[in-house]
Amino acid sequence: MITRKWWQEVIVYQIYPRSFKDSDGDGIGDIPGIIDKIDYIKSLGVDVIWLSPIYKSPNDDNGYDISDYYSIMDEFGLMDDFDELLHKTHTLEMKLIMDLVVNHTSDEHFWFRESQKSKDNPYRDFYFWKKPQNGNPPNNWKSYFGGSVWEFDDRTEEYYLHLFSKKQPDLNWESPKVREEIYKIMKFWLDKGIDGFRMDVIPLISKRLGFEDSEYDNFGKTVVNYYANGPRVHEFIQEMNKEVLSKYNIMTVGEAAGVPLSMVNLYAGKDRNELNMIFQFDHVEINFGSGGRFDPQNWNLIDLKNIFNKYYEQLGDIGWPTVFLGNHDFTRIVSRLGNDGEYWEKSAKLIATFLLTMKGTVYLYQGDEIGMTNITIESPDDFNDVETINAMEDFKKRGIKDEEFMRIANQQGRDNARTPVQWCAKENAGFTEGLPWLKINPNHLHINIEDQESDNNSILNYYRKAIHLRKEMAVFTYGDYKSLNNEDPNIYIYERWDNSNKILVVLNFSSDNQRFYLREYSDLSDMELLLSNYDNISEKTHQNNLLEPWEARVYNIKY
Ligand code: TEU
Repeated sequence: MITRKWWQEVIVYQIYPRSFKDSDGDGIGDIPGIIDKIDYIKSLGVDVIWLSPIYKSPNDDNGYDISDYYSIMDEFGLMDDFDELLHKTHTLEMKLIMDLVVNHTSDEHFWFRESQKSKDNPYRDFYFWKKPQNGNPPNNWKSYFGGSVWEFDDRTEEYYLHLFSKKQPDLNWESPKVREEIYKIMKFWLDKGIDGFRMDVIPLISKRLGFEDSEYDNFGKTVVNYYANGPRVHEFIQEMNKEVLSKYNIMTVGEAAGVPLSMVNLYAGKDRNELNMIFQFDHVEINFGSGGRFDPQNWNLIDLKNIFNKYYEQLGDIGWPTVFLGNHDFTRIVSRLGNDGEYWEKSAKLIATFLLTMKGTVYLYQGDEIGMTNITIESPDDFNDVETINAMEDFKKRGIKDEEFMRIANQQGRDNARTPVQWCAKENAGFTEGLPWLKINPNHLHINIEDQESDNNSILNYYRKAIHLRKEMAVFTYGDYKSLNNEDPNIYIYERWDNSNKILVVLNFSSDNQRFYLREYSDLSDMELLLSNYDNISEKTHQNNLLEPWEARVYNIKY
């Protein structure tokens, strides 16, 4: 019998603090705002809060550029506020994990300020510095955020490495002093009582020190073969586990940017002594073309099913799955995978059904529980995300028209997931009394928490029902999974089973009626319907094997 771990059974709720709730009217979400809403978070039935970075930061990348790991970002409040949030979270029998960003720091961190002073500064080797090659950057690597990964620094006339923005210099994990400092940071927060870490781009921490030119034009292939999965990455994570993680009863999830399915168990296999689980990205980057995020391509359900099927097959009983469809880096799930127009409510509930009936640890992102959608940004000046702003410059250089960029940025940009949470239909959606840091979606007038609280048939209350059902039946967390109709382009049907229950999940990912036929289940009429996003009586014109648009059904199959 495999020993079950608490972090396998939890539902995690990701908070992007900047956009969650503002308490002091500066237009920026903060920790006291989260405290104000802690009872709401608890009412969802979630178990763990994942807090996106709250450390001191100049916010070039909204906190993923840290200038002091031991203090709280000014706009978010004080360390006392954090201590109160942690206490209240634990009092309500929830846990809290922090976002650990240690592949890079801010260029305003003390270490980098020292490092760039001189070539013999004691902190010089905390980062990667290289001489120009015939006046050019050391190699052809491109940043996630556009341009070269090398920024020239006049002071010492050398380039420094930054896989992300130029204000996010990469740390040199080859240095034992760097690793020692990072382990100190981790222990500081763990000794305060936090319950684990989400580890930002952890597969990137080991660099290939030859810094050879990438042979690929395809950005994704360059990431996999040149940035991620470096020669010492597992040595470093295993050392981190030995020195820190193994000493605490915590959960760890690695953001596995650039990790192909074939390598997932190397990072999170149960006997690897590395991480508990990882986020793999094939499914959320399904509409990324060869040029990455701003080179969108169409996606289809058959490909999505294949990705999940391969994921579960690859993990086998060695690795533990994560189940997520969105976060602060990807557009809103109802707009990306559902239908945020005519079938907004039905498709949001269908996506909730998928998230809460798949195998693994479930991660929900703030606002998805009420079906928050993408936003239409009219002016280029209204984009905040450094990745989008840099891409705009790149499009201009390539002579692509602004209108085309605006279309793509509105479709793919990360700002879509970062609009303030819509608490009510009042001004600024109840997020702030001040001027919001990012435009609030005008549809908060009809998509907001207050209205959905009082509507038993709302998306919010459907999430609560689905979360409750998942907690009632262990088969959803631990049961086996098998997809039944891989070639169907519209319907996703899968079984979940264990020794006690067998579940059939039927999801119509289309805006049309769809008929399905399964040899194994020719007549479902006498099967117990555990959950559906259509009311069987008032809303259904068909029974059994004909599905309404975006209809989701969860059947309890009698053994
Ligand atoms: O994301 C890194 C990553 O691999 C991508 O998902 C990235 O967000 C990019 O948008 C892909 O197109 C992590 C954080 O989640 C992200 O918010 C940070 O911007 C990034 O690392 C740098 O810290």
